[in-house]
Parts: sequence; C-alpha cells; structure tokens
Amino acid sequence: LNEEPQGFVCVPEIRVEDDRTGLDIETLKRAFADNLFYIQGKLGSMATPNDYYMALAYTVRDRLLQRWLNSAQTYLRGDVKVVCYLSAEFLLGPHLGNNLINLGIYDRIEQAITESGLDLQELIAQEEEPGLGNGGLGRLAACYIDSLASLEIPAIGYGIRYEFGIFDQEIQDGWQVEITDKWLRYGNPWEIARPEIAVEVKLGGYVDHYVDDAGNYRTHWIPDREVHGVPYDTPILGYRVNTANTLRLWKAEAPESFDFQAFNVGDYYGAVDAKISSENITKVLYPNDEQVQGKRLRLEQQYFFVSCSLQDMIRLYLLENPNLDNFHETFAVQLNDTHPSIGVPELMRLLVDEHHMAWEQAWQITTHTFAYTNHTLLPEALEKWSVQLFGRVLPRHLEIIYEINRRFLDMVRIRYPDNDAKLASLSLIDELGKKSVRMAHLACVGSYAINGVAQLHTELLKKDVLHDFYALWPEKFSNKTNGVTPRRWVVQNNPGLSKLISRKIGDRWITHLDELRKLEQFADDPQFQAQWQQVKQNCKHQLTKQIKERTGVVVDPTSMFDIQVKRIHEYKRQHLNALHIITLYNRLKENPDLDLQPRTFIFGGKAAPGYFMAKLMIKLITSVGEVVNNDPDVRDRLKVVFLPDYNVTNSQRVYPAADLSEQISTAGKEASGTGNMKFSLNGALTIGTLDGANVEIREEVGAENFFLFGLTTPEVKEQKANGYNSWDVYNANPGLKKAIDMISCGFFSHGDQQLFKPLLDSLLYDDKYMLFADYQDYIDCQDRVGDAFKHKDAWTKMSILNTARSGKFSSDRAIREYCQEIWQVEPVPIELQEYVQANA
Ligand code: B1H
Repeated sequence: LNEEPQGFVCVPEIRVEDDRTGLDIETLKRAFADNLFYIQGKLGSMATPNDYYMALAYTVRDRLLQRWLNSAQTYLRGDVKVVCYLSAEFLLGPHLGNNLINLGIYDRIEQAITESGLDLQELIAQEEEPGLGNGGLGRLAACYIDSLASLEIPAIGYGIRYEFGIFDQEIQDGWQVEITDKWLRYGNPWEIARPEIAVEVKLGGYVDHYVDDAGNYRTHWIPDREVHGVPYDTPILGYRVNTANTLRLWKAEAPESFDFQAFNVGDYYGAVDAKISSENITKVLYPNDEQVQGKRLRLEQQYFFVSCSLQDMIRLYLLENPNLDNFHETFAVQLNDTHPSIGVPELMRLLVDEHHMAWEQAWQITTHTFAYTNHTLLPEALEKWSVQLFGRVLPRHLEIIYEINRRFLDMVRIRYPDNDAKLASLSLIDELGKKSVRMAHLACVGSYAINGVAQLHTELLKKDVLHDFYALWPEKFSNKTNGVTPRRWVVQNNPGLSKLISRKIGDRWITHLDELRKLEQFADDPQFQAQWQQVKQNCKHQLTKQIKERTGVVVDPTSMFDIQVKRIHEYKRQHLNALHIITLYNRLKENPDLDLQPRTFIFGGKAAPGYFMAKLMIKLITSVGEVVNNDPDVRDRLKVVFLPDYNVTNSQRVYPAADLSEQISTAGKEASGTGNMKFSLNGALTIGTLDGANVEIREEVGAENFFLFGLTTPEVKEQKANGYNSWDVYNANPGLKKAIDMISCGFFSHGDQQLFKPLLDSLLYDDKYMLFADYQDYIDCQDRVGDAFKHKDAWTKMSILNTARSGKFSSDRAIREYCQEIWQVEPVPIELQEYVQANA
C-alpha cells in the first residue's frame, strides 16, 4: 500500500514562527485575521459567522500543535506504555471552548476577539458538535480521553469517523422527527487526515488452509472485498499540561488499487457502486442506544475500525521493536463494551496468520493486551451475532473463535467434569435456536480484566449476567465507578459557580475534585449561601431564556427546575415522571387554593428511531405539557417543557440550572448513569432509586441530602417472583387510577382514546419496569421534595453539600483507578520547546 510507510524524510528542525504560537493579544488578533484571509479565503466584508469561527479554530489549533506533535513523538519511545481506548462511540461535544480552557487562553482570546469587533460566545456557538455517540457510553469515552490527557497518560482513542453522527431531533406536533446530522458540512478544523498511513481491511470471501514449503500450516484469507481505512486525527489536550493525545477516527474509502476493471469489464457504474458500498461502512452511527439489531453493516463497522486500530498499533510497535513478542507490554487495549470485542480474534489472526506466531504465544499476548468494560445488563443490549452472518462477513474470525472456544471448553471440562449445562452456559456459541456468537463471552475469555461501571452494577454482573465467568476467574473482575470531567461539566458550563468556588477554596479542585470537600465548612454560612443561590438563579435565568427561544414556552425562573435529561427508554421511566405531573395537575384542579411549590418540569432526550414505545413516551410528555401549560387554573404553578435536540451543546445550560435531578430508573437496570453525577456536581439534589451510581452518590452526599424512593433490586426480583400484578395496583390506588384513566379517555389527546393505548396496555398488563409498584412511593417522595424546596436556606445547604461531596465522580479518579489497577501505566510529562513555553 505505502511503499515506505516509515519513510520519514528528516529536515533540520522546523521552527514555527511566532504568529502561530504567540499568545499576546496583538499576535492573536493578527493570526485570527490571517487565518480568515488565507485559510477561509474571506475578507471581513464577506465573512460569515462560520468563517470567523473557522479562523478562530485554526488560531487555537495552531497553538496546540507543538504539544500534540511532541506528545506523539514521546510515545514512540520504546519505554512508554500507551493506553488504547477502543470505542465505537466518542460523544465529544464542541472542541473550541474546551480547548481554550485547557490551554488557559480563554480570557486572552476573548479580548482579542472583542477587539476585533466580534463576540466570542457567538463564534463558539457556531461549532457543529461531533455527535459520534448515542449517550452515556459515548460521552464516557469523551470524558475519559480528557482525563487521560490531563493526567499526562500516553493514550490513543480509536474509533469511527461517522459521516453522520446521532440524528438531530425536531419536535413536530409533539412527535420526534429525525433529521440527518451533517456535522461535516462546513469542514472540521480540528482533524488532520493522514492518508499516508492508511490501512487495508478485508471482508467476506473464504479461507484456504495449506502447508507451506517448510511444512508449516498456513492460512490464507481470500476476501471478496477490501476497504481502505484512512485515519483522521484530532488532538485531545489535557488541562494546563503539555500532553495532547490523539483521537484517531477511521474513515472507510474504496481502495484505488482494487482492480475494478477485472471484475467489472466496462461496467463503470458497477465500479462506482463498489466504491459507494465501501464508503458506506463509516457513513452513519447506529442510533439504537442499548438495543442491538444484528445488522451486517454494524458488524462491518465494528470489524473495520478494530482491524484498522490493531494494524496501526502493530505498525507503531514495529517502528521500535524487531518482533511482536512484547506487544502487550507497550499497549493496554480497553474494550468499551463488546462493540470492539472482535479485536480478540483479530489480534490472534494478525499474530498467527500474518506474523506467523504460534497459537499459544499469540494467545498469551492477546489475553495480556485486552481489558473489557461491561456497560449494561439489559438482555436486549447484549451483542450476539448469528453464526451464519458472522461467517459470511468474517470467515476466518469464525474459525478462530471456534478454536478459542474449543480450547476454552477443554479447560472448563477439567474444572467442571460431566457438566454439560456449564459448558452450554459458558460457551462462546449460543447453540439454542439460531446459533450465535456471544460477544460478551468472547470479551471475557480474551481479556485479563473485566469491569462494571458502578458498585451495584459490578455486583450484579458477578451475580447474574457473568456469574459463571466470575466463578472461573474471580481475580479478573473489578469495579470502576464512572466519572465525568469537571473541566467541561463545571468549569466550562458553569463559569459562575466555578469562580465562586475558586474564590473560596482556590482552583486546585479542577484537577483534584476531592478538594470540593473544603466547601462543606461554608454550607451554613448565610453570605456564602446567598452567593450560591445567586449563581443558581443566574443559571436558571439563562435556561429560561433558552427555553423561550427554542420552544416558545415562558417559564418562571423562580419555580423549582425539575429536570430529566437522558435517552428516552422505558427502563429510565420518563413516563413515571409524567404520571407525577398529572397527579399534581389533578390535585390543583381539585383544590385551586392548594399551597403547591411552583415547578417547571424539563425533559430532554432522543428516542431510537425504531423504538415506537419511546417515541410514544415523548408524545405523552408533550401532550401533557400542552394541556397543563394552557390551563389557566394551574398556569403559574406547573409548566412542562420538552427541550428538543438534547445533545452535548444543548446540555450546557441544563445541568447548571437544575434544582432537582430525576434519576428514577427501575432498580437494577441503569448500569451507572453519568448525568446523575453532572447534576450533583452542579448543586442539584437528586430524587432517585437505588440504581447504578445513585447508590454511591447517596453514600457520598449523605442520605439526608438525597431523595430516595422505590423498590430495591432484590425487592423488584422478589415482587416479580411473587406474581406482581400491575392491574391490581392500578385498581387499588385512586390517584394512579385517575391519572391512567385520564390518559386512556383521551384527556391529553383531544379525545383520541387510541393514541396512548399501547403504552397504557404495557403498563396495565405487564409493567416490566414496575412503574405502578413505585408510583406511590415516588409521589410521596416528590411531596417531601416540594416541602423541602420551601425552606430556601436548608435547600441551599443541601445543594452546597451535594457539590462539596461529589468529588469522587471525577473522571480523573476513575482513570487513575484504571491506570493503577488495570493498565499498569504511569504519567509521562511532555517537554515543550523553550520558545513555545516562553509565550504561554
Ligand atoms: C450504556 C450502552 C449502549 N450501556 C449499545 N450500554 C449501544 C449499548 O449502539 N449500541 O449498540 C449503545 C450504547 N450504553 C450506558 O453506559 C449505560 O446505560 C449507563 O448507565 C452508563 O452510565 C453508560 C456509561 O457507562
């Protein structure tokens, strides 16, 4: 492919000129104007806001290139261990503001832009966010690469450069409508394509086995398709350090070398067709959060990016080493869920088939390279591929998986003699019904470490879903509770709060979030409480403005902001929240003089386009909103808002403005949650079940500063075992019955009694997620919330304590645990040339 991929041509050190590194205001202004002219090709008189944004983005990118290149060069050193984070999703959110903060030049750039006659906020708002993820799992990957860089850990994020990320959501007539996300429309100033290190990926075809001249068994995979993987690199700068790691996302292209002529004599259209089908692989992100569909293209996506990434690691490794014997000592490869778990057989194939290593040695290396994070217990999210489909796309990998399985089951047989049930339950192949490959089993067998994402989740993994593997290898299992980056989720999104905190306790909390504990001493201080309230009030004003602009709804910024933002899913129970709203509405209708704390209910989140029930939940929320918001009897006391197109950008104003955070999933269903952490860090109180990381949040902030309700995980199980019947609960609870009957008789749907029937039927006759079982406890708990909010000072104290005690939920803490307990990696500080540093 590349004659000389390592063919570096050395020239005497290029010293980049001041205009691209300098940080004084005049230089920044000149660089900005230069980029507008020379890169965008625009004069001030004809420039669009996007042109200005691009000119500024290049000005900032220039200033982190030296750090980026120095980091990359340092990692080539033989003695450095590098973390490779493999993830099908990176939900990054906009780069510009974040880079300004991490570089420490926000204020100077603001001044330079203002002096250029422009508004920095407006330029920042131009950026189309790279929405290359569905939700929590993708955003976690983004927080983790921020922490890796901030902790000066050598790391590469590997993923897919989807041309279309998660769809944009519009709400029309109360329903979700999906719009294609054309994030690359105006170009992406943060990435650099590296076509010179593109790799080839094979697909389909068949496998030949033969004995070579020296008598060795060899395998030859003859594919029916080949695709080029071109890396696009984005710098990920750490906070106030010189480390700038690389996010390497792969784009699929048709290989020029592929001889279309031979296959399609004179068939030009056929040739172009083949080109299009290659490029399809990285066209679009699958928007089905936690609902796998088993589509061929999805398997191709997974294999494509994993193969590209492993080939890239091997290429880098062989730059410095004579053979691959110690590969695992240089790379720790983390599998973000099972989506990249095809990496296990792929590394085996590369080592055995391509580099002619013996199976046993290759297996040693492979199983000392990979570690696996599980993110969900939901059965519908556990990946399984039909053996038939798998064999068509990856015939060689299927053989390798069978061989891994054969050896694995031999070991199991020794451990559990005469136990066919054990063999069946542990096997990598599900033999029941349509035969399929169990990707979680593959990941467990091929990894030296397995972790869950919150204490409760890890315990449930060990007890249920991966119980047999835990019995086999207890030492592989550990918990790594999720975290979020305080740079984006506090410093950037909540500057008012950040300044207030730093005035009180200094700014070390930004990188050592435990220091927020120092705020505890001020929790009772009336002056500090007043300042705290003021900050919250400002944030609520800003969100109020945004709500008005984006939905037309006018809300009262002094009312309680009760917020639930997350993907729409039955297990997350947004409809339980809706039942509470209807219950309050009914109380107000019955008793107009009721002393009820005014509330604004805010929802946001996308439904998977093919998930009918989730879409109906959105329609229910907007329909309830339409009635409540327009009823003069309750108008000033209840408001319901559905914020369209919830994404990283739109979340910025949401977390800081929350009084109450809704974390109300059925116990045992939410692996961790990370929005719960963002809310608590920003001083919201949580109403929640004992699920995912809620358990640990409550432990940290104190039970008295957390509104707990609902069944526990064992209680859910017990009720189900004892024949839980939601119909009986409905008939026995007048408040619940009334709310359900109103929906049913068309009160919220202009008399249409059919509209919500599927949703109501699922609740009345199944209620898989136990809404009715938790209804009354939820309502009672919400009443306690309402009462508590009346006491401003006591509430403010609880709010301060939530922030002060949420330090544990920094992604820095999580990443430190991964580094020490799984990856065995150390920080490697990056040197910076004198002349660059002098400016900073
Ligand atoms: C989480 C997913 C997920 N768990 C399949 N699993 C997907 C599964 O496109 N797919 O096929 C996409 C996403 N996402 C979330 O991970 C959990 O629900 C959260 O509780 C958790 O906080 C988050 C990060 O660990």
